[in-house]
Amino acid sequence: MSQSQVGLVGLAVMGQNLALNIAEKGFPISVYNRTGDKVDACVARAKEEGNLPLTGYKDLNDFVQSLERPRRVIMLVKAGGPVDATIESLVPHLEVGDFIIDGGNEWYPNTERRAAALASKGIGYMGMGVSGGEEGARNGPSMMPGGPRETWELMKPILSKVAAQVDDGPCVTYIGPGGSGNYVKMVHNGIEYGDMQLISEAYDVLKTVGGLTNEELHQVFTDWNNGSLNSFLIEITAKVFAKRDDQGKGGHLVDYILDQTGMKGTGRWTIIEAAELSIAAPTMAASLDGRFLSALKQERVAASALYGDPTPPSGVDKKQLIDDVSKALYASKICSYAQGMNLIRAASISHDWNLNLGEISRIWKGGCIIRAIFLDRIKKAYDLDANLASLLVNPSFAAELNESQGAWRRVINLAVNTGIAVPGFSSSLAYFDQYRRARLPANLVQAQRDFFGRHTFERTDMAGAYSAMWEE
Ligand code: NBP
Repeated sequence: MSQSQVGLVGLAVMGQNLALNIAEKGFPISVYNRTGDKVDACVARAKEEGNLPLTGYKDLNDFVQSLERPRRVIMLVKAGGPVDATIESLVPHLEVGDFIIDGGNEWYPNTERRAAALASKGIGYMGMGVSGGEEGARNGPSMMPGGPRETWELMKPILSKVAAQVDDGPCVTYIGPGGSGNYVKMVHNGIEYGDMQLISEAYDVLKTVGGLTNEELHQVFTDWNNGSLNSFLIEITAKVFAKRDDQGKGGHLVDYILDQTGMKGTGRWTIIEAAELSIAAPTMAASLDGRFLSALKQERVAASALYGDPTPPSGVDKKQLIDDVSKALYASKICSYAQGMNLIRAASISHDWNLNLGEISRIWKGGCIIRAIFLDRIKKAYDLDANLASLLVNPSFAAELNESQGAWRRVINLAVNTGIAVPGFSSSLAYFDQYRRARLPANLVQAQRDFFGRHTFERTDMAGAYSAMWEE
């Protein structure tokens, strides 16, 4: 019996669709899942979707024996304990030289721990971020593999064909050693949180201050998607506003959806990491806080009875508001991506990963949830200067931020005066204002620190560390 070129374990949303994608690209694949019904479902889909070269197994040893050597096993199971359990069950069937690629959203130290344990058995291990959800996995995701370069070389022919394709190549590249693939995916998700928060704030301002209807919002987002804001998230948002209720109640579905956001953890990890590495990430942090506060639905309903809304500003020019909000959104987005890229760079330095920020931006141009026309500009900014201190000092982004400043401030003023929280917009503006000012009030903080704790301070006019007798 001819053997499969690759195997995949874990046939939920991501695994099943990625397996079908791999098979469709001409790589015979064996699949396995802990519970057999998903194996049957995947095999049935492979048949329906064009008799794809996919074979299902319900016995793990049969699955492993069906693979050509060195065996390449992709895992797409729930991160954490299930990954450890899957490795434990797989390893007795594997041999020296075989390798495992975990495609899940794993906490990167877990990947490094597993890679070290498996290396001692002669088994290779990679952590590979996969983005694009169900549709991306099936038709072309963006993939971020990290680990031993030899493992990447063995996977490259398959991954390059399976990934989304953009004008400058497949949306996959060797990210770097260790857990860097998981790390870059984690930051991707942090940026995704930021984008979604910023879009939701744009919606709130346009709806609450501007009084736009869902039909008008659909049109605005459709128009934005034809310009510099063009992106997957803007595109799907336009479609959300057009969706009528599907339970026969009339109106639009978006108005019936409970205002409580779920999450699975990658955004939280991003903020923990940013704090660990002393990287300011206020836009992403605001999006995480926004999710925490959204979860307090009952408390918010009770609090709303205690406080009235401020009198909304009158005579808002809708056309001007739409234009201003698009600029506020774009400027905030530049700040959010600057934070994410700076976090990746700090991790690269800290772990000695030698990550290429331009190449990472390139593989996010297609397939993933944050794909956007804007990423091509980020790639070009790092191509121009690989050591760029921040996207905020790239000449082309700086020109846009200068041009957008007025609109950005107007939107935040309007929102504040209407009593609408825009933490993504306003924390991004505060980030920008702190970064662009040559002198901050940190001198006073230093004085206070020295006053109560003799922490010393430096002076602007003389070298050295000083401490003062603050009180006679
Ligand atoms: P889930 O994260 O929902 O995991 C379900 C899979 O894990 C099933 O195959 C299940 O087997 C298996 N599993 C569990 Br749960 N416990 C197990 C155990 N103890 N031993 C062995 N297998 C176990 O699937 P998913 O949504 O497809 O995501 C897979 C990975 O990809 C996750 O890390 C996720 O964070 C990541 N990811 C997901 C998306 C997305 O849009 N869903 C996007 C990007 C990345 P069973 O069928 O026998 O219960």
